[in-house]
Amino acid sequence: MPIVDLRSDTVTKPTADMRRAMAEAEVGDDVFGDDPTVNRLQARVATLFGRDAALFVPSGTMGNQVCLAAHTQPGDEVLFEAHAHIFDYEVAAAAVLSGILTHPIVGTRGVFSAEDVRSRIRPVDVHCARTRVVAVENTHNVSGGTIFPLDEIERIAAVCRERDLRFHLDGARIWNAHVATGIPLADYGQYFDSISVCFSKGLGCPVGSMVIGSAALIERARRIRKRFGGGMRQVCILAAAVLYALDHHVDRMATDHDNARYLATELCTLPGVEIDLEATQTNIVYLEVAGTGKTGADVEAELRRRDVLAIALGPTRLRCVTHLEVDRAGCEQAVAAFKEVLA
Ligand code: TLP
Repeated sequence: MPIVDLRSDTVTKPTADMRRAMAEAEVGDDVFGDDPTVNRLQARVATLFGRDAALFVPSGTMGNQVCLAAHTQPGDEVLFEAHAHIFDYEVAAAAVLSGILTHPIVGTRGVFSAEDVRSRIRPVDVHCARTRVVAVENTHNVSGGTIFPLDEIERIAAVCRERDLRFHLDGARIWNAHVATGIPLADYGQYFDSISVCFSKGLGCPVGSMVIGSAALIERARRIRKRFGGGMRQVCILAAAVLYALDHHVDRMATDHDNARYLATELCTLPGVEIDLEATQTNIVYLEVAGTGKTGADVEAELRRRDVLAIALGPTRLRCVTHLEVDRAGCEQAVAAFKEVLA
C-alpha cells in the first residue's frame, strides 16, 4: 500500500515538471538583487496582491517575524488570535527577536472582531506597552483551516487606521482561502500593512515564503531578513518552482478541500470521534478522539502501522491535512485505517 501522508501540506515533493522548471531557472545572486527569476516572482506576487513590492524569505516563520520586527520597537505589543501560529509555533520568536509583548484574543474558529481589537488596545499611559500591531491568520491552522471573513478584515483594518496600528496577515494558507471563497488575492491584499504567504504548503513547492507590502516596508524587511540570516543567493531555483506552482497548482486546491470534506464527513461517523464540520472549510481536519478511550499518540502510532500518517497535536487531538499528493483513493485508504484503529 502506498503511504498516505496527512501530517501536513508541507510534506509534498516537487513534481517532475516542477523540477524541470527549477533546473532551467535563470540564475543570479539575490543578495545583490540580481537574481532574475526571484525578481520576476516578487513582482508577480506583489501584483497578485495589488501591492508595490514583495520579498522572498526562506520560511513562513521568517516571513511573520520579519514583518513584526519591521513594524515594532522592543516593548511594543502585538494582538492576535490565541491559537495563532506566531504565538503557538514560532518558538517565542516575537519575544526573542523583536522584544515584543504578545497579547492573545480568544476567537471563534480563529476569528475575532473589530470590537475585540478596540477593547484590547492599551491606553497611552506610562505604565503600558504600546499596542502596535494586529495580526490575523487566514486560513487559521489550529481551528481547522477556517476562513477569516473579508468584511471583518475590513472592519479591523478601519480600527487599525483610526488607532495608528499596523495590520499583518499570516497568509501561509491564503491560497486556500482564495480558492475556497473565490475572493481575489488583491481584495485581501488591500487591507494589510504586511502579508506573509507560504509556497511550501498547498502550492506544493519545496521551500519558500514571501513578504508583501509597500515599497517602504519591503526595504525595511530586506535589511531585517539579512539580519535574521535569510539573505540567500541563487534563490532562482526555488523561485522557479513557485512560478510553476502559480501557473499549475492554485485552482487544483479545490480538490484538496473536497478531499478534506470527504475525510471529515466519513471520520465524524466513527464512535467516540468528534469533528467540527463547520470548521472544515479548506484542507485541514482536526479529530478529537477522547471519546474513543485512546490518546492521539496511540492513534497516530496505530495508523502509521497501516501506512497512514496523521499527526497528534494535543493529548487527544489529531490533524489530517490534504494536499496534492493525496487523492481520493488515498483518503479512502485513510478512512479504512481509522475505522480499523478505532473499531
Ligand atoms: N505550519 C506548520 C507547523 O509549523 C505547525 C504546519 O504543518 O501546519 N503560519 C501558519 C498558519 C502555519 O501553519 C505555518 C506552518 C507557518 C506560518 C510557518 O511556516 P514555516 O513552517 O515555513 O516556518
